[in-house]
Amino acid sequence: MSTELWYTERYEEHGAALSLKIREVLHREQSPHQTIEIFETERFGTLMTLDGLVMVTDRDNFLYHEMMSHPALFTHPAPKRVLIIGGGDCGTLREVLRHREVEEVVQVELDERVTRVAERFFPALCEKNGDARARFHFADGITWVKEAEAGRYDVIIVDSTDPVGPAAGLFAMDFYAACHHALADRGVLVAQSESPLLHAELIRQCQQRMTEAGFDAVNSVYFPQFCYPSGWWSGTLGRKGLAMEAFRAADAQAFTGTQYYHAGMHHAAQVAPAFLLP
Ligand code: AAT
Repeated sequence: MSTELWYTERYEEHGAALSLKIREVLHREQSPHQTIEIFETERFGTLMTLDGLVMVTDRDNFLYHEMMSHPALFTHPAPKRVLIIGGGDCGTLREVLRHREVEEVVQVELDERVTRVAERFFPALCEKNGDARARFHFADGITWVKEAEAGRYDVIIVDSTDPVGPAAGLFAMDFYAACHHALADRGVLVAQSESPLLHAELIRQCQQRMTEAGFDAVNSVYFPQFCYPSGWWSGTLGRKGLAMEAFRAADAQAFTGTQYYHAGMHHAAQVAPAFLLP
């Protein structure tokens, strides 16, 4: 009898699935918000799932975390105050803290247990959590942004789960309007916006809603992400009082330490597939 263990996330509505070969289940708990599971995979390092959906693996998370942070940060002329909504595994936070001009990063994650479990099982992603510029709040990001004072942040990053349950409101027009209000002039919003192949309509909606919410130049970045549905993912950017071309090219060229993002990729990632052209 085979003793092989595979973790499978089924995308029922698409008739497809992702499987990773597992060595061991390392941890399983029910937090007040969701089921958190940690697996040791055969070839992708440690894996975290929330309610049975893949959140992060050691091997491929750099794609998502770099592309959810650096395009937005190098679009802003001088990012000092950054807000991360979600992002409990702290991978996005680590990337944001690589930017020396950033003075403060506020992370508002709904579920404190995600961060505590990440600290234990993803120490590399959490290696900057002790940075004096990082502040952690465990609360609902929607309420947080609605209550923020006008012009409080330079960059807002929505590193959230899929648009179901508590994250559904993070894809709504009034949430983007609240982000617009909480951003200073020349502020940049970036929100994870799912798979171009499977959720093209959602990407179009994100772009439309950000435009309706008052953002001046809206488009998306596209990048590979093996462990998310279809292996192809997106983030949608809204610029407040900035042109689509806004980019600190020299700073991006001088930036080192990334595995995917670089100045050329900044442009390449913004080239939309034909079926998503405006
Ligand atoms: N860094 C990649 C991992 C994530 S996890 C997204 C986080 O968003 C989760 O920890 C979840 O607890 C948190 N979250 C969900 N809703 C809210 C909310 N309303 N306020 C604050 N935090 C929230 C992204 C995964 C992408 C999934 C792709 N299939």
